[in-house]
Amino acid sequence: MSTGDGVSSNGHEPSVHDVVVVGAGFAGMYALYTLRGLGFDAVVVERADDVGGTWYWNRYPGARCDVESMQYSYSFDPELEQEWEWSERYSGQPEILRYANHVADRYDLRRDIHFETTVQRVDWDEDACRWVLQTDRGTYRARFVVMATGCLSTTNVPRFDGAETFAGPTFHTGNWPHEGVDFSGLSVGVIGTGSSAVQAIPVIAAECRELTVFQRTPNYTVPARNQPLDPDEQAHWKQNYRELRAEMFAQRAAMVQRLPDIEDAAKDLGEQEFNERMEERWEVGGFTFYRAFGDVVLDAESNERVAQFVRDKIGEVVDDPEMAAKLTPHNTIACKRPCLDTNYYETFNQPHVHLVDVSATPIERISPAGVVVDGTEYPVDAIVYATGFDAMTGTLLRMNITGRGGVRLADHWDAGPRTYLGLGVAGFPNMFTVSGPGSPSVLSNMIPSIEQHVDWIARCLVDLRERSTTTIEAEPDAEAYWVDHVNAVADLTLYPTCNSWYLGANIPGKTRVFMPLPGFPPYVEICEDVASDNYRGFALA
Ligand code: FAD
Ligand code: N01
Repeated sequence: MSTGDGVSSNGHEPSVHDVVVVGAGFAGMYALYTLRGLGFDAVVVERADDVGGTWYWNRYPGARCDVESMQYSYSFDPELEQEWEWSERYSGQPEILRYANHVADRYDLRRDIHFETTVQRVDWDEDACRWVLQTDRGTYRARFVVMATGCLSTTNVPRFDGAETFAGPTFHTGNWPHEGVDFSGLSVGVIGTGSSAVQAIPVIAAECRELTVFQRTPNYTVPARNQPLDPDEQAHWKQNYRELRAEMFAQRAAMVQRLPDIEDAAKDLGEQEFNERMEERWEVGGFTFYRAFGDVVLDAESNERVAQFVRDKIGEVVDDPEMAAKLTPHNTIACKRPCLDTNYYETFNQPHVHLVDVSATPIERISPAGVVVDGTEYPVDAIVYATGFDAMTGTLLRMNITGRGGVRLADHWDAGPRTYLGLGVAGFPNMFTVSGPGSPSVLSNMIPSIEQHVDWIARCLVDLRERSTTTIEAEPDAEAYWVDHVNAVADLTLYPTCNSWYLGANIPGKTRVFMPLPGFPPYVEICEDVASDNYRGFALA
């Protein structure tokens, strides 16, 4: 009998299950709900002390989603859709975490989630055809593992000389104290200007005495135009959820926009028409801005035109031309994950907000009193690392996974992640990755992507059970084909042209390979087709 802490009631025997799911974010919770409903003995192990994943860890000031609330939510249960009320166009982190908790309560998920349990090692036991998971709370054995460990769940804290000598507190946006942080009266340094920083900087600036932002690469951001959610709009979604969900899933990023997607080329439009279209979308806010044309991430000339529109906006919003110049990016727009903001550029008009450009002269070291750049010490009382994540592979590789023949996942992925459909890995039978590298994942609204993966995995496990099949494993040829396919699709776009975490470029020494796959609907079709064709590309035994 399992005691719920990874060991059996005698204290030594492993906890044995059909499926162990790692992670209790939206992916792990939905996996548990689905697999339990299908009669599998499934448990979740989670290192945190509660559910929510991303929304449990990222509690920094200003944290919120940038996919609109009515769409950044589960679709699997119409009753859940109807009963939950969202309060803003884009929900804040506390509200999303409340939603995750509501889901856990509503479906009584916690009874099968083992919290404060970190998976440290995962080995395939060839003779028994079982996975063995070593955790800090005991051992688990299972026929199948589902890695619901998230794409953005391992923080990246750059190594700065002297960081440990800093006299004040330091925080990472992705591991924020639950009790919150009071910055009032303090001089705060924020390192980084990615999505997390873009959200946090205006809120921290409103609270602290002085704010110094250390910027390595200026970022494009578009107004979110967050606001209380119009009750009529919420009612409209609830009345038409089935049709609207279907519409979402037919879009390449699995979300619908407030204005129609237009497929013509930005470079072909006359000046006036171009500006009118962009202005309208700038005012509406959100990702609809990038869907004004079909070729923003496909054609360099069109991309440059859209980028210049945002650069001009920065010049209009920011009063001091020198500050505006420092904030103005010159790289490809939307090549890194696009940001949405509330008063980001405006924040730099405030006299107590300073910007230090660390592109040419990197942060030299951290001193006890502050951050040193090019021989100048910038005194701060607290440092916020908004320096992102070892994305997509970092969490999986830290679990020390070994597959068939003792091959380490780290070695198999030495030249970048290799998967078939982002769901399976050759040599790692019965291991599924939810929103793994090679799937649309972070290029899409992630909750639909998560649901699609979990549904596929669940269907697969039922099929295997019905056929008394013990193992399923990606075939090396299918995996090689899929890696080439992902690269070929990415190469049709401008995504690989800048130093983004999509490519692993943010982590020193990480192999540069474009990891997610653009395009949700064609991907879903391929997954369906593979399953219907007796799991083509997977070896069943
Ligand atoms: P996670 O939520 O990351 O959950 C993974 C879980 O696995 C975590 O709880 C972690 O503790 C656990 N875990 C990891 N390793 C281990 C281990 N070794 N042992 C035990 N447990 C482990 N996506 C969107 O589509 N729209 C958005 O607007 C959006 N906003 C975001 C905002 C922020 C600040 C961030 C960081 C990400 C955002 N994302 C957004 C992406 C977001 O990660 C996904 O939408 C989604 O929440 C991922 O859910 P998940 O369950 O796959 O992974
Ligand atoms: O991380 P990032 P993030 N010295 O990697 C800088 C999701 N998300 O946490 O650009 C100085 O984007 C780095 O500089 P550079 C979303 O998918 C969504 O902000 O590498 N600076 C960069 O400016 C997002 O993409 C929301 O030159 C250093 C920053 O740190 C993903 O999470 C909100 C440095 C890191 O930016 C990650 O976002 C938040 C160094 N040594 C997050 N190392 C939504 O709004 C790194 N940097 C939905």
